[in-house]
Amino acid sequence: MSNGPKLMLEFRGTQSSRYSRGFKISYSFVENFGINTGRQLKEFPCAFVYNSSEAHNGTFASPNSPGPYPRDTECTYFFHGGETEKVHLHFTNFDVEGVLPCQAVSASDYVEFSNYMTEDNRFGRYCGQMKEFHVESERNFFKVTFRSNDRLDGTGFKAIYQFLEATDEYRAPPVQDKASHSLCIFDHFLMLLILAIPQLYHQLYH
Ligand SMILES: [Ca+2]
Repeated sequence: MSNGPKLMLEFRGTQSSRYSRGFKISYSFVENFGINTGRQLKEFPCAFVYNSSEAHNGTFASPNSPGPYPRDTECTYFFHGGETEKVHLHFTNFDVEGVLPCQAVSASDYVEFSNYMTEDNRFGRYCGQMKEFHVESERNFFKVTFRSNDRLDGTGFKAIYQFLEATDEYRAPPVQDKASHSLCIFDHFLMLLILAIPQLYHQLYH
């Protein structure tokens, strides 16, 4: 994905080959930075709103996820909870190019959190490749800012948001493991088959 209205792609063939058959591309012009959730605020270059009155939980991701994010891009995600709510974020994927503490001096891209519209030092910046992690707001408003610079790329992040009652402890939702579920059905089927075989045998040969 380009970070602006222009993208140039150059094809150069220096040698013909029997086996290299070139490429086919589908293209689209988008205004949403490839971010398909939330409500986009047109007055900002890249900003999305998530309201608890519209959905109590959902997902959000970096621009062009799961592909590499565009360079020199800043996207902001605003979370608005009800009066007694807080915002819980569960990052399931995180690959944002940079080294701690994710400052401009180390040419780092980063993700930043704030309980306010302005900066908020209590969360620190996040960058690098990280296993899944959780972040929770201290208020019913939370702001997440993603910022990439002009060099080196990553595939960004994917996260689940949940609006919780401020007094509630976060509890991971029960995971419905599809693989083990279908395995369980298969086991059940196998057991029925084993039980049925002697009967079938009996009917066939007696
Ligand atoms: Ca970068």
